[in-house]
Amino acid sequence: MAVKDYLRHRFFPHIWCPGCGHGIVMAGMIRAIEQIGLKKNEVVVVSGIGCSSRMAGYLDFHTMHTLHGRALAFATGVKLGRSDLTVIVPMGDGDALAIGGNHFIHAARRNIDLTAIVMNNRIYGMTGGQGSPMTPFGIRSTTAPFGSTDPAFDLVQLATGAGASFVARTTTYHAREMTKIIAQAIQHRGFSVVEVMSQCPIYYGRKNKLGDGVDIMKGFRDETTVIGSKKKEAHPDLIERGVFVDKEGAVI
Ligand SMILES: Cc1ncc(C[n+]2csc(CCOP(=O)(O)OP(=O)(O)O)c2C)c(N)n1
Ligand code: SF4
Repeated sequence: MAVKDYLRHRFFPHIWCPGCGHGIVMAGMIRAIEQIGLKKNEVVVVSGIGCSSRMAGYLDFHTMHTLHGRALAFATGVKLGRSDLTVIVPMGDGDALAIGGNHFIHAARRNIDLTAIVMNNRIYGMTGGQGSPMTPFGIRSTTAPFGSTDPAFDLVQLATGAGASFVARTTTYHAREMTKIIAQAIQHRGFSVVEVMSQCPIYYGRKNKLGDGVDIMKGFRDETTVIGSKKKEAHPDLIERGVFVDKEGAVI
């Protein structure tokens, strides 16, 4: 099937701004699900609230569009009730790590078989570009017009420390790598976290004068490297991509 066959056309046009990265992630998720060979009625997509969370409306699987920050709690209930279904949770970085931060670390600790795909655009997109726990030090947002005075979480380290049994990072620039990693995460039994660096050209891009969506994606190309590469040794500031943790997960 084509990507469009997995979409609910009655909800289109979508709300995403031109150049937003979230559509690239949604297409990657669809391709991963198709590659694994899951049928539509074997997948449940549970989301909170945010631009990224709108996926639960657009995707033609079983879906629940729940409360901001609470998606993992709802998803845990779904998995406990129907462990035969594959439960995927698309999240924003605010949704996952600000209001939903406690749910996130405890989902990782419990290691229930859920896949959290965190679209890290480093900002609250839907509500107007406020800073999130993923906004780096010195970066501008609506709530930090002169630059953030706080450091950001390292999502990979946070998820690993909290006990997630599959932890990976990729970007919207690396679309094929993203699809492969999402497929691995979905097939992994246990709590899987995939950080996808995604672009919000409208708020993050504009406030920090980073150009359009393509310019920000070129930044992902230039500012990242695969885990353990020679480039990383020469340029320690590069952000690593790939699978950081892949160990035995939970029974549920
Ligand atoms: C309980 C609650 N608090 C706050 C909000 C307002 N709100 C909606 S989306 C959002 C943040 C969205 O940012 P993020 O989760 O990073 O997703 P993005 O829009 O960037 O994809 C907030 C604060 C809400 N809907 N419910
Ligand atoms: S506000 Fe940002 S995150 Fe939301 S749809 Fe627009 S570009 Fe995407």
